[in-house]
Amino acid sequence: MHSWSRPVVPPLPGRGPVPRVFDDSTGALVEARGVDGRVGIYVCGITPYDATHLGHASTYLAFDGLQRLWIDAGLEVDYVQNITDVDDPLLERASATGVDWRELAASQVELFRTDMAALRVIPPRDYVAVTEVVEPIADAVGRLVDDGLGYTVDTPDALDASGHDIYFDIAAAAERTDWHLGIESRLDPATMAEFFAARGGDPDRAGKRNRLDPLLWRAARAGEPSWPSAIGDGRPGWHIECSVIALDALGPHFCVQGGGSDLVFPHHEFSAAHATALTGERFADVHAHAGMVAYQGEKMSKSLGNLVLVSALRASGVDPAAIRLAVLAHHYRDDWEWTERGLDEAITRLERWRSAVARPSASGAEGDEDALLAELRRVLSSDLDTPAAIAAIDAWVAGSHPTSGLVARVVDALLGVQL
Ligand code: 5CA
Ligand code: ZN
Repeated sequence: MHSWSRPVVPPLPGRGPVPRVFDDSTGALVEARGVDGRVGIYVCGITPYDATHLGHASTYLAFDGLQRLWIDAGLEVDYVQNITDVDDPLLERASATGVDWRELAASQVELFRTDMAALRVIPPRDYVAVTEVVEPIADAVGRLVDDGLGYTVDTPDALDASGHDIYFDIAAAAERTDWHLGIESRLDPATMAEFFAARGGDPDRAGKRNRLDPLLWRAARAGEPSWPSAIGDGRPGWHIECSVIALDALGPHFCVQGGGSDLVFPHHEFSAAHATALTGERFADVHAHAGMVAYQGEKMSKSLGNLVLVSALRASGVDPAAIRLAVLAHHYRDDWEWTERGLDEAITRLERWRSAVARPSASGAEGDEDALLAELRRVLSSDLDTPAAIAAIDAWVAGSHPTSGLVARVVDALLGVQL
């Protein structure tokens, strides 16, 4: 699947440090350095309906910031993102609105691309829709079944009498692989049970060996899309799509698995479980998660409908650079609330910064500018502290220092904000 246009990232003098990022699987800051000058990152992409709201934007801006730090540190980045373009919520929305699910997905992915390009988000190297990789996913599920880690469950409403849903056996995986429940999420059983039920799981499905066993393959049903395969007609479960797309694009082991914190459990726990079951290796070094953006007191979500869309803000004339700055005013790991006031502050800040860099002066600028660059590299490389970076730039702007033009390049390269 094509992604979107790549923004120019201005080169900066010298090199930044390798960033350290908070890893949810250990609860510690970890140096995200990759191997041999390359870092691999997989960030879970959208389920294409009601995109792109500010919560999505905030998550992708967080990982864009990480990518910019890697580039500044002289590393090559292999960035992969999926599109969940066939899944229950998308199909439900399509049928509720009378739109073909493929058309709904295609139009929303196109809107997402336009929003990402406007926000100057560096595109993934591989942008992969689930519908493009159903066959390798079915092959992977077949291997898990052959290895005794996947099992069929009676499926009376399957279209074909021989059709069966297939589930992952978490107890068998914990016994026979290096994965065990909680290895990535570190959550207690009660929280896992709550999140599993609330986030697409089916604890009460009859015939499952464990209430938390996740779906690997859904047999074809009347009125639902399905694909022929060696394991029967059907479509992929949610977690296995990300395991297979990441493994295909990045190999068995890579640096960062990313997404919003609503994916810590069950999604990233089970994506890692499936991958380890397939390869025998640990999935990612670092499990990094962005906090949740709320609006009107609750998590911004498609199911609640309390959405602020990037496209709507842009259509009302808001500069995408101001949207970006409004998001970056919050630490990526914090949960925070989108407000008009926050956006107004960002608009005012952007104007201040722009007028400060609009008075270039060749003499006496370098010392201050170099110090600012060093400070930004320092705070950003310590778990992407964008509020501290913004405060440092605010202080520099308030001092009305002369600039050779370097500050504008720094703000563009490291924060993605074009002045
Ligand atoms: N397609 C799956 C991942 S494989 C999915 O979660 N899609 S999504 O459209 O619901 O979300 C896309 C990304 O935005 C995910 O990384 C998710 O964690 C993140 N996200 C969703 N809502 C919010 C929110 N309110 N605040 C911050 N991030 C969010
Ligand atoms: Zn995912």
